[in-house]
Order: sequence, then C-alpha cells, then structure tokens
Amino acid sequence: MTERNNKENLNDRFMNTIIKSLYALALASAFMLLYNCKPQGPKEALQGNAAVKAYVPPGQYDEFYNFVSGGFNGQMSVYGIPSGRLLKIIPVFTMFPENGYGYSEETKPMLNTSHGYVPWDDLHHIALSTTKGEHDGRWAFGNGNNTPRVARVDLATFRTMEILEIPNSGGNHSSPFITENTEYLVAGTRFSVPMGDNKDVPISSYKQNFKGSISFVKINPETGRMNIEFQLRTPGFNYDLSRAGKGPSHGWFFFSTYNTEQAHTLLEVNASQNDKDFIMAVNWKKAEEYLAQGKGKKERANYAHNIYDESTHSATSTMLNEVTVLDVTELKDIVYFIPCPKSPHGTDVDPTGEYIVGSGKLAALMPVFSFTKLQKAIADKDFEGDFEGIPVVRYEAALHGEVQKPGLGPLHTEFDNNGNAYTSMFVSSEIVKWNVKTLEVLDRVPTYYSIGHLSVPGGPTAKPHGKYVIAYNKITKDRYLPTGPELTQSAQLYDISGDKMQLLLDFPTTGEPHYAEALPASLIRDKSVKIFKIEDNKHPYAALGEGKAKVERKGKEVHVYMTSIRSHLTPDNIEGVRVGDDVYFHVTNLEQDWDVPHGFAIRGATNAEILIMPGETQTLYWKPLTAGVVPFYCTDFCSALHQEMSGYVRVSPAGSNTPLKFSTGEIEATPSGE
Ligand code: K7E
Ligand code: CUA
Repeated sequence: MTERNNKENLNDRFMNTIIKSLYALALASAFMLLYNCKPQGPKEALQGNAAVKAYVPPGQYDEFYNFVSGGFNGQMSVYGIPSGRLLKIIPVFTMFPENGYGYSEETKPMLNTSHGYVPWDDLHHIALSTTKGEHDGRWAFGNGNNTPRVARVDLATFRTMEILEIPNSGGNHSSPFITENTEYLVAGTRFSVPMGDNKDVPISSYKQNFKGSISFVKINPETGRMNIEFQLRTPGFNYDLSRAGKGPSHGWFFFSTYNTEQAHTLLEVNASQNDKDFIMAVNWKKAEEYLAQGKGKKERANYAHNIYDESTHSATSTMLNEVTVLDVTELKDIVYFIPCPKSPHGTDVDPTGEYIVGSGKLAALMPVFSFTKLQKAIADKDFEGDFEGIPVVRYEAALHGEVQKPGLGPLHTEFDNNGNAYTSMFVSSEIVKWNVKTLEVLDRVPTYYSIGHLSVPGGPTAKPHGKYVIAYNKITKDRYLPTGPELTQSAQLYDISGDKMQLLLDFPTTGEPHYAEALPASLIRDKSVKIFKIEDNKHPYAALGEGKAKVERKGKEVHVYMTSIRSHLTPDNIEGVRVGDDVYFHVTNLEQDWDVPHGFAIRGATNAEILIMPGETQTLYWKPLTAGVVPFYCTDFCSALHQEMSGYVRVSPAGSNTPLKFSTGEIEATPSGE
C-alpha cells in the first residue's frame, strides 16, 4: 500500500512539474502572440493551455479510441485521442506485407471477389456498432468504394473478420451506415449503372437504362455476420451519403443524391444545373413489409462472401448468386424525395432523431428538415410533383429552417451532447458550430487546410460523448516538415467543451482519411484479446507442440508443420525439397504470452512475411527456383536470442533423390508421405 502511495506521489510530483513547465511554455507563447500584432498565420490559432489539454503523459492512456478510414490505402487506422498517437493499422481491403494480410494462405480468401482477387480498395467510411443508438463496442464496419464491398472488424481482436461484396453497384460510397440497433447496414451505389440482363447499352441511354441500387445488409445480432436481405432498385442518379433515423425516426434512412439531372458526361457542369437535388427518405420498415409479402423479385447476381474463422485461423470465400430486389418506382410508400439545395454531400441526423441536415456543396445555406414535418407532409400528400412516379415532398413542408451564411462548401455535420452541430466547410476551410434548434451560428474556427470529414466522439449516435472535434483535412501543405511532393495527411484536434472551439493539436494520419468515429476507451479496452488459446487452435496444419512438428510431401507439394517459440523454429534444418516444389510453411506460434508474435520469412519468397500471433497458425507459400541452401528466420525481435531464431532449407535439383529429412537439435522425426 505505502509503496504504491509513494509511487503515486512521485508520479504526481513528476506530473505537476511537467504540467507547470507546459503551462509556462503555453503562457510564454500566448504572451508573445499578444504583443505581436502582425497575424502569424496558422500559429495564431493556438492559444493558452492547448498543450496541456492534448498531453497524455508517458505510460498513461488516451480517453478515446479513434477509428479512422484510410481512404486510398484501403485500411483502417486507430489513434488515441487526445494524444493523436497511432495505435494500430488494421488492414481491411488492402494487402499488408507488414503482417502478411492478403499474402498468407489463410487471409487470401478475404480479398476474393466476383472479379477474382482484388488486393486494394478505397475505404471512406467507418460505422461503429450501436445498441439503442449508443456505441456498444462490438464492431467497426467499413466500405470498399471502388469494387463494392463492406467489411466488419472485430473490436476485441482489431482484425477484419468478414468482407461481403455488393452486387448491382457502381461504386459503394453511401456506405456503411447503420441503424440504431445495428439491424442493418446500408450500401448505396455512388454511380448508377445499367442493371439486369442486358448491361451492354449506349452510355447516352443513361436516362432509360441506368439505375440506382441500395443494399440492405442484415447484421446477425450475435455473430455480426452480414447478408444482403434485400436491394432497393432506385432512379438513376448518384447516391452520395446516408444516415439512419433514430428515436422517433428509427425505421427510416436518408440518402443524399446528386446528378438528378441524370448527366453522363462533364458532370462538373451538367450535374450542377438543378437548383435542388434530393434527399431520399427511405421507409425501410415498409420495405420489410413488402419483402414479407413476397413482393421482392429474385435476381441473379454474382458476389463473394468472405469469412475469417477464429478457430481455424483461416478465411473461406463463398460465391453467392442471388439477391431479392424491391423496385421503389413500383412499390409505393417506400421512398420519398425531399428537395435539397444544391448537390448535397452529407446528410446527417441529430442525436434526437428529429432533425435531418442537408449539406449542399454548392449551396449558400444549409437546410435542416424536421422528421415530424416530413411525416405530416407525407400524410397530407403535400407534394410538389414526382420523379419517376416517386412523390417529391414540398421543400417548405418538410423544412425546419435554414442555417444562413454558414460558410462555403458544407460537407459533413456531427453533433455534441448539448444540442449543437459542427459542420465542415471545405471551401472556406473551417468548422462552423451552430445550434440545431435555433439554427444560429455560434462559433467558427479555421482548419488547415480544406477540411473534409469531421468527427466528434459519439457524434453520429443518440448520446454523443462530446469533448472534442477532429478535423480531417484534404490539404496539408506547410503543416509539417516537407517530405517531397507527397505529404502525410493532416488531422486537427479541437476542444469543444467550452463556448468557443479551441485548436489543441495537429497530428499526421496515413492514407487519406475520410470519415472517422471515436468511442470511449473504456468500452473496449478491457475486452481486448491478448492471445489465442493454443488448445482452441483447429487449423488443419497446426503443430500443437514441438513434438508435432513435421514435413510431409504430397507429390510436388511440401507441407512444413513448423512451430515457433523463444528462441527457435522447429524444424530448423530441412532437406529433400526440390526445385519447382510448392512449399507451404505452416507456422504455429506456441507462445501463450501477450505481445509475443513471431514472424517468418524465407529468402526469395515472392510474397511477404507472415506475423503469427500467440496460439495462431499462418501459412507462407514459397516456390524454390534454384538449387542450394536457403535461410529463413523470425522477423519480429522477440527475445535476446531472436537473431538465432533461424534455419535452413536445402533445395536439390528437380528429380533428385535427396531424402526428405528435418530436425531441430535433438528432435528428429521420421518423414512421412515420401
Ligand atoms: Cu470524403 Cu465521406 Cu467519401 Cu466527404 S467523402 S470528405
Ligand atoms: Cu521469434 Cu524473433
């Protein structure tokens, strides 16, 4: 007890000293700013106690996990907030040589699609699972924007567990957005494309032949497994972003659309003609009713469903061939359009579920719609016309009000726990804070530069955690030391606990972040998996003990059942492999300690290394092309004798009769299969 107290006292004193020095520094800079009348550019924005607020002392933890999309790197990265520390990169749609994702035999099936193996994608949006509209810390979902796919990451292992391809989609941008109990995740097509049996049509026949498609992916509440429950066939234009209703608006989804002009060329001009595009309101409970009545049409579709199994430590890919389609121009009451100025990007629903914010990229104001008014307008048939038979609700009838002169180029809106909204302004490079009810602009701060998405912890949920807003900027320019033509991406952290927003910190991010979501660390910290239990390992090629290590030949295939434990690989001498063989190193990590992975790499392998977690088995494929002796080694510095953790394979010419032999020290077993 006393020892602990002493320690804590010491820690406290240490902390006090640090905080005091930081305050001194901050005060000094504030003083310098005060007495320097010339604007100093970006530096000006930093004031007072910023350093203290973003400071997480060594050995202490961040308050929030921040899950950040990687954009064109196809990954999801995890940062601590407020420190901005990079905690993890989780490969999702893109191969990751650092740990063998997409290279190991076990993970290759994760990237299978109807187009074959697709090792890259563009991940824009994160959705953290919710129950009753609040973060529950189970899963993080992400979208593949290019080759339409959605992925599920488990927040206990921080690993991609499932990838589902989305058929009938021209690019999966309005995705993944989830309902308040994670019943569904939606995947809406960005581009409309020809659908059905004849897809070979002139591009100029856009208006007749191109269609939109919104997939409703059902999430199994126990396992998180995804399946396409139904697809909505919608009019042909672009579907950009989406949010589910919550509370009173639970049962509805809202999608922003653009190019309601239905242009197919020079969209930057031709898709900006209309004064207003639409927010598409979808009554998905109604769609479920039609589905139950058998009103859906089965259509052929070809798409992959990939699942990673934790007990076999292996993924399987299954090709599926059918979807059920509900046509919203035939089945009434599923869809209504709300006019929204002008080329809206984000459409966001406030924590109460009553207000729906439209962000017209080219509009001088931001409309806020009321769910209650929308329902009344629908009941009263207060429509201003129709589009392909779908009612267009009168703008004023659904409108709560407009935020006047909010800034230029509104993109996305997040919310705090006090009834305020925060909107990113791409063109005027700022975050604008406004009150959802009064629509009054309360504050604005510059961002450096050209903000895209922004994120308040819990911002899209029914109970925002508030405290901070994080800006994800599209242009970095002079924020960091120059690194050639390409700069890292720039995120910025602001304190929103007071009336005025305060810039605290710049931190670089990898890839090109679009959306991000943060949740309190306490929701997931204690359930983080530390090891995989070796007795639960059901991998067909696992060696569950050094005595089980062996080498088998099956024709031209050689299977090495290898084990790794500090500080040797078993077997470490292998002979009898021949030029042109297909060699599989199935490496089982026998460790049962947290944070002791072993790696495996062999000279000349044309793929990558594999990094094997405690209790896990992973497989690296290797094809020797010349005779000789080839070294292999552990790639992760695991112990004082890590450099000794290595071995040799002797490769003999094709057709030679060098006997198959393997050993580590005294352990030698009889080869089988020869
Ligand atoms: Cu970058 Cu969400 Cu794809 Cu806006 S989108 S910025
Ligand atoms: Cu095992 Cu280094």
